[in-house]
Amino acid sequence: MLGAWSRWRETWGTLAGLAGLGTAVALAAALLSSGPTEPELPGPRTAVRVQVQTETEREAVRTVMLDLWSDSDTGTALDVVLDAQGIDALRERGIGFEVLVPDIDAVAEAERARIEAAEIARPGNWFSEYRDYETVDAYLDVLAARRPDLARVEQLGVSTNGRRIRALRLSAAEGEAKAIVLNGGQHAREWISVMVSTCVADRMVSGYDTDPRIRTVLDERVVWVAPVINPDGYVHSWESDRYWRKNRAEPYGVDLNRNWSVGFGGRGSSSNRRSQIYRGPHAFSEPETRALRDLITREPVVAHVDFHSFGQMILYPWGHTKKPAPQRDRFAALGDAMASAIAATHGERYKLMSAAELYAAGGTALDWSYEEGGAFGFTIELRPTGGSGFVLPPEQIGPTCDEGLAAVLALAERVD
Ligand code: 0X9
Ligand code: ZN
Repeated sequence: MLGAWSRWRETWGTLAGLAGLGTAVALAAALLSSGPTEPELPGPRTAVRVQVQTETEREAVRTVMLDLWSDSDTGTALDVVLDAQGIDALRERGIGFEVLVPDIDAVAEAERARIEAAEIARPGNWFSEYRDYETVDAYLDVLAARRPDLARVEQLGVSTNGRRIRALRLSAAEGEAKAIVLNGGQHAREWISVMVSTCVADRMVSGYDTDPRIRTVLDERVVWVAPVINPDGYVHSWESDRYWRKNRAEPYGVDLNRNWSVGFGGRGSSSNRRSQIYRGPHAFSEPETRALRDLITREPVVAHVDFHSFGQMILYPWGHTKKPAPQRDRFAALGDAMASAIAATHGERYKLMSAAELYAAGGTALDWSYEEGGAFGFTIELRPTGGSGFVLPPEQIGPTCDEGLAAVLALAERVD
């Protein structure tokens, strides 16, 4: 399941291992096996948090970065992936940085090995480890079978490569009831968003009889949970490239969270097909965004939470413009209640701000949910704040789920 980069590193890792026998031997082996044009032994890909003081410095970072993990328009911190030359370039320019992950491929490889070992051991708790697309999708049926009176599975659409996009519909309400939509996995590498969505659904199913707050929400509302909105990307992240972000549309994928119609084509999105924030040829060009859009259009949705990682933030509209949204104060009050509820579970702080305050981005889900879907649309960036980035230790799935559930309940209790 290694990506092209990892395979390349593996080959070179083997060759480098030979260096213990003498550099000359390793060099000879390299020449014999792959010819004299082989690139130099790559250093690790390192994730760093860079402190930029000026636009020129920001531009310099953009020129050398291999990937952007999280952006910021106003703040000075950028999380980027660099190789050894990139690190040197920062040092030469005197740009300050702090290492988040010294070797992101080593971390991904360790995660893969751990999951493989866990599969062999088959632990009892489903949320003790990350789960792949098929396992998550099948788990929706398990939850529905556990409480057919509360839960049923519905197909929302089919992905670019033919995988089904499904959601769990949870409710004990009789007749027409307002809906709350939760989704994870717009971005393939943000595995915790998939686990938290699934786990929130699980907690609601198992807590209906025992937790009066869950009971009230499900008695009065319909909660839709779609854990994997981007199945092809998620499978690719598991099987080939842990840090894949987009869907798998040919040739380089589309960033689903730039493919929505509100502010489509605006700042913070790209028309370059190779870009990590490529918006696609037109709004809703992708079956994955259409599937979620159609659900929100057809149901009377009052709130939508789009789970992402990482950064520990609660973001509200607008995302495409720094102008305040019409109900900005209401959003801030709802977000504040969510942040307090989160802090009450494990003491973690989630920062609250409008999405564009973080950085402007056109074509994102929360703006569409608000303007076109008529719902209070939020993006929640889950754990961690920085640290390991997208590869979050599995011991944190449970606590992060506590935070997700606390936020969702706080929101559900306050919207009508
Ligand atoms: O860039 C995104 O799509 C989201 N962040 S992530 O690191 N998970 O990719 C945040 C989108 C929030 N919207 C704006 N910042 N406008
Ligand atoms: Zn994301």
